[in-house]
Amino acid sequence: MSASNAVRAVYPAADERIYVTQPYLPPLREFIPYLEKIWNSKTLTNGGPFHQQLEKALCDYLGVEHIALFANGTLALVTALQALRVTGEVITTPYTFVATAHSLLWNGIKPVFVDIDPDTLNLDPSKIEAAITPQTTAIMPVHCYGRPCNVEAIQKIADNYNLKVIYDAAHAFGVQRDGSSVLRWGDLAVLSFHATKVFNTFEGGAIVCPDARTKQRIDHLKNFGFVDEVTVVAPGINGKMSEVNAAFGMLQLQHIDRALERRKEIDRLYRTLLADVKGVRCLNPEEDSTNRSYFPILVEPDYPISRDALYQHLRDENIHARRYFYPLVSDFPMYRGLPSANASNLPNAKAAASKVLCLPIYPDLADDDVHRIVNCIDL
Ligand code: T4K
Repeated sequence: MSASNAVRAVYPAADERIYVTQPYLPPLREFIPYLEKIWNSKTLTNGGPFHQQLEKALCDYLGVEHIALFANGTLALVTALQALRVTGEVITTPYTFVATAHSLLWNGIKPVFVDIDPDTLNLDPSKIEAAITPQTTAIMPVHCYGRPCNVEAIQKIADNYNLKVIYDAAHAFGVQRDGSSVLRWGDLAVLSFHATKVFNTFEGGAIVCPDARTKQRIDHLKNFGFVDEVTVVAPGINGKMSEVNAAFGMLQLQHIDRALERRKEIDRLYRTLLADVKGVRCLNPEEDSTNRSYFPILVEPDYPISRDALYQHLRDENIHARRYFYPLVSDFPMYRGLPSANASNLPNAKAAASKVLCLPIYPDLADDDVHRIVNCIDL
């Protein structure tokens, strides 16, 4: 949790401050009819009509077979591991939000950190094999910033060693790869619909799965393990998405294409304006396979001041860029004692965590704001 979460969070209007992100919110009046339906039906949760509609609508929109909605992405990650009965050790990246590794600890699984590729900042497939032991049962990569992992290489290793693959796809809503959804890769893929994500349901998440049987197991697990009124088949959790969240998701889907398009425009503008700023490197090349969920820059040694000094300089100008993902997950107290958390094992992740700064990007960000941000960076 960030320092801003430690106190009660209040996010004033964007004309006072520019945040790393702001949730996309359709006009409030458009949401009222959805609320009226919920009030009339008195169905608030437990797989009601909006929950069912959103699962179907998301399958259609994303081009995947089955989706199980969750109250948030973290519960979805925890449940995905249980659904596949993952145990022992799981190979994962330290360059992510803490929830990725926490989901392993919640299942009594030992995370094994493997370094990232310095260009993509995703798990480096060429380093995975060396970390496999007889206890390894799965790989949990992250499509960091919505940029697809090297899914073919990861799948090849998983097939060779009989490992499961669960993608933390929290950043990867709507991301395509070679014309189809990147969420189709792996045994399961987990989305987050948190307020800070490209597609938000206030809080929310989902597991994407390839077959009806697995979806059924996940549906049991997210509802205490209930199969029917008198049958409980697993020590499941309460991970269900409520009707209000699902209804909001249905409304968001009507706006998502425009919201993604606006992110593309902002991404393009940043790249143009930053092209001549010495010492600043834009991470993702402009390509259609990302959803522009983040706009990370790398502050290189030839930039006039350090990354942290730039972060502070922007804050002084009321621009709240964020150092996602610093500190590395492997540096937090519950992980740093693990042999794989040693800095010498993770040089690329260490370097990235010391250089990265995520600049504001969200649909309501004005071009003028992007100019203002880049003016502050161009010292
Ligand atoms: N895996 C990955 C790879 C993830 O990135 C995440 C979540 C997860 C798993 C877990 O999914 P969930 O369980 O969250 O569904 C934020 C989010 O809380 C977190 O969801 C997200 N990743 C992570 C990368 O970022 P913080 O601590 O940086 O959030 P916060 O409150 O500082 O918000 C950042 C900015 O967003 C604020 O400065 C202003 C704006 N904001 C935020 C909220 C919550 C708003 O304008 N309105 C809001 O309601 O963690």
